[in-house]
Amino acid sequence: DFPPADSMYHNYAEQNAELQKIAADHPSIARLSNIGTSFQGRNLMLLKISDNVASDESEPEVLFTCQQHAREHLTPEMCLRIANRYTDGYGSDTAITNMVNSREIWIVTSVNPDGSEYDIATGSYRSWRKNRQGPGTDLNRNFGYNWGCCGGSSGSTGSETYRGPSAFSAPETQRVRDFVNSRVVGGVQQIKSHIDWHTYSELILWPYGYTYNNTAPGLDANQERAFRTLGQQMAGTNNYTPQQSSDLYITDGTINDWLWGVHKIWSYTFEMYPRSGGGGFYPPDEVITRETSRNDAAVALFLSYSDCVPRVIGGTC
Ligand code: 0X9
Ligand code: CA
Ligand code: CA
Ligand code: CA
Ligand code: ZN
Repeated sequence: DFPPADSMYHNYAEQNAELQKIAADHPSIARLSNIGTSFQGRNLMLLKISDNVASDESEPEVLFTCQQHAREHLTPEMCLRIANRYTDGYGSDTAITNMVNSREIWIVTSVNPDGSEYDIATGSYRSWRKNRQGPGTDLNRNFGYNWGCCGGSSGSTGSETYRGPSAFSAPETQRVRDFVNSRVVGGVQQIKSHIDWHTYSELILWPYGYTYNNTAPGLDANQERAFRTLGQQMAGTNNYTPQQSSDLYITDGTINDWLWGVHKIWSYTFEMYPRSGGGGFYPPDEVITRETSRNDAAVALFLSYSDCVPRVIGGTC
């Protein structure tokens, strides 16, 4: 488990208990299921939040994914905070109520439960990043859009950015792919926007990761301007640094590039606290509330534009 000094972090069982409590306490707006299982057979839990939650309504759908990387333990706390806020605040907070009534919010609190449980299994952190399939695959290099194209991942099994033997070789990325593909209804992708939560560096990143070019096939100048403008506006609320993903370093096979390149889902990565120092991947549990609440306004802004991100630059959908 987590070291006693970090006991406020939720391990996998505690995440599930919290999700079950949220669904049980708010049955009309929260429903818990899963998108299938990890390599070791753990359920990848999926919480849906919306009014008339049992119905698939014609409302913009939004996806939040957390903990693709095992050691980034602040990220499931972020997904749990969103889940708690958008259920507990329903009926009392006007902005929250409006979003729950007009969106369908999907939350996957841990894409990599095998890796995260392995990271804490001995009671001292192992700095584990990948999944637990063989030598471990970096899930955020295993998605099938320009997979392995551009030097932004490794073909060496021992590397921290091992891309796997083929695109979607990891059960966990297959589960995300199949869920996202399942949200194409009548030929239209229902999920309009997405945030993938990571740590650390305090950044807001947008596609593409595989090229330094601001625009590329499937990403034109207006789309880049919409990504950048909303990214900058969100950064104005949390003091993160907004930039194109490749301004950090080249990555290929990421979830963002696949969601945008294949599905045209407005997909961001948030790299949470710390900017540097601050415990790196292992900030003390005393910062959880401060550093997750820091993103409340960005999440609210993101949800408010999720019906039509180009609206942020005066565009239409
Ligand atoms: O390298 C990564 O996967 C992410 N950084 S981390 O330190 N959390 O590992 C950044 C991914 C950003 N890439 C794209 N959005 N394309
Ligand atoms: Ca502590
Ligand atoms: Ca609804
Ligand atoms: Ca729907
Ligand atoms: Zn990460």
